[in-house]
Amino acid sequence: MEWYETGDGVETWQEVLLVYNAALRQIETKMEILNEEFQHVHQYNPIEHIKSRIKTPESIVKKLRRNNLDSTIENMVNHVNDIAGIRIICSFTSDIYRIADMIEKQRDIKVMTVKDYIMFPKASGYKSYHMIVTVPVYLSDKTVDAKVEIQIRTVAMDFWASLEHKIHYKFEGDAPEHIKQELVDCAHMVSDLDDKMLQLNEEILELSHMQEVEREEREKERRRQQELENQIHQS
Ligand code: 0O2
Repeated sequence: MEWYETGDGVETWQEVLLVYNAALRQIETKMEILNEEFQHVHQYNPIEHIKSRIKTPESIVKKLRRNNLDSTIENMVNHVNDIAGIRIICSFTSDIYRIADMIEKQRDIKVMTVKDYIMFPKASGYKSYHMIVTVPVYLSDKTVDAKVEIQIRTVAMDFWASLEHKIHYKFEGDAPEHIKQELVDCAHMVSDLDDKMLQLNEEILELSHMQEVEREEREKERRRQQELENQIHQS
């Protein structure tokens, strides 16, 4: 049951905040567990770090106004999908899809929408993988499905998006053309950097795998020699 769609009236803003904070904590914990388990199985952490936030009331009201909707709690909960937002930052583009896949496989998380701005970047140059999901929050007298926006991106994409966001706000969305163009150029550089880093990482993994195989072969050979020497001594 989605409490924001029931007819029993939307609760106070305090309760809404409580639910969204609980939903964020749940997703964060799930991500930490996946990261630890991944480290245990593959000796590698796909997640660099996680940031979460509750959208400010001013920002929520602005979004509602943009969509010609009144600033009621009901409209906020029903029409603003990113009141609770979590950003997962990873090293490589391949990690993004790995994490998205792990999220989709969690039985209590329902994926409502996916926007892949990595395959299809925005005109601004923005790249990121967005998911709107719901997660159940168990309250004393009911269970509610709370919406959370998950943004997954690399460290490099995050660096670009943070700077672009600041510039966007500074010029109130109307930055000079040459700055917009420079940002698009930087976004291409960020993509090239991500591709290069991924390629380099794969080469390093391949090399260390080959070194491991060679080390095992040398060890086997050393044992064979040792056995041979022992047999010669005994005869
Ligand atoms: P803030 O301040 O970061 O919260 P929807 O949310 O699905 O109803 P929308 O807004 O089109 O519709 O969703 P979309 O495109 O998935 O974008 C949501 C969020 O992605 C934005 O939230 C930004 O955080 C980020 N984003 C999208 N496009 C850009 C971009 O061009 N540059 C940067 N830096 N970030 C972007 P808010 O609410 O706009 O802002």
